[in-house]
Amino acid sequence: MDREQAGTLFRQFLETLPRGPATHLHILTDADGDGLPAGALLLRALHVAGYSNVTVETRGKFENAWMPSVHERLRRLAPEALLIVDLGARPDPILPGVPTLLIDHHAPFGTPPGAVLLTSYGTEPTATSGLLALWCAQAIAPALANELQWMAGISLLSDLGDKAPFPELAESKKRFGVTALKNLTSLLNAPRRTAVGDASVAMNLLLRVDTPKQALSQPSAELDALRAAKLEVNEALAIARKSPPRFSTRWRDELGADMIAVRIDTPCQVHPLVAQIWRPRFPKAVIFGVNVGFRPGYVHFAGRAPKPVNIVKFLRAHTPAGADGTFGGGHDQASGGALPVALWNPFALEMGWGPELQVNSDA
Ligand SMILES: [Mn+2]
Repeated sequence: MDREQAGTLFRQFLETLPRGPATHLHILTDADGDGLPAGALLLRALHVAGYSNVTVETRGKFENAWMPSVHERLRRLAPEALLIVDLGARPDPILPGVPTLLIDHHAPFGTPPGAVLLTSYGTEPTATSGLLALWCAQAIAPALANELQWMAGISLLSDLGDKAPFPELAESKKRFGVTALKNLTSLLNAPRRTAVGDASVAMNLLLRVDTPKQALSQPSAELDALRAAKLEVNEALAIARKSPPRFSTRWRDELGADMIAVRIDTPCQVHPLVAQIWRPRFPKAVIFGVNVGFRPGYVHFAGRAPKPVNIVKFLRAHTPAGADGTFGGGHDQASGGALPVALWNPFALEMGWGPELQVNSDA
């Protein structure tokens, strides 16, 4: 998937819209530093290209695009077409009969019946959703895409880091400033990690501003909210990072690495950060941040692996019966899942972790 292919696929999808530019097109996007700029870029480019009836929302806490509660909300909105962005790809239907385009870069499980999948998965290096969105925007609103090029830069920084091998990142840094890009990326990622987990304030900011410096220097209610969210998350992380690592060597042969679990207990989504923080200490192991306090009755975990260890493959081969379709999603070196406590406990034993990883189901 390159720029040209993405642009062509996007234009082809727009040509199938039932009422052309008047079609109510709804964007559901991930709440992180990739999904947010992707959604904002798509909406703003579509507006400029004459699509006057486009709406956007960010995924709420615990949500994915295949939950009945999410489908119910989407149905009430009654969109005539859907863009599902940065939320993975699964074979189950979303809104049957509604033209749907998925824009994504995660390891897909399949494509919903009748939907179109625009994915960079399988192409190295793998473009983020925000970069795919930039390529789509370039195909329909090139001047605006050029002005908002930094949004793709944010998505690359957020998902792939400072060394992402894309010329678009170098261009963003040069035109818009590394510090401003990094500071804004960090702030945009804060709301979805808070206990409430609502990132709409971050989206509102991206729908309004034209440069990262404007976002950071112009006083606004959105900026205040992002700063407050970051404080909340930092406090939760400061506590979580004191938890000790727990080791398992059981799957060394199959996985090609030992596994380390760090158990934390917070309503904030800091388990991926905890996994990330421990990586330099154990660069050859797979690290799991295991959060028993994120969602009542559930254990959420996020794993990070060194190359070439493939945890998507490993987790999909060890998915407990009854797990939902998000288990083992993500990327080859960054994956995880969520399990009800009753499924987590046997899974943790199976993984080779001891009593420290068992969760009291009454808690
Ligand atoms: Mn992403």
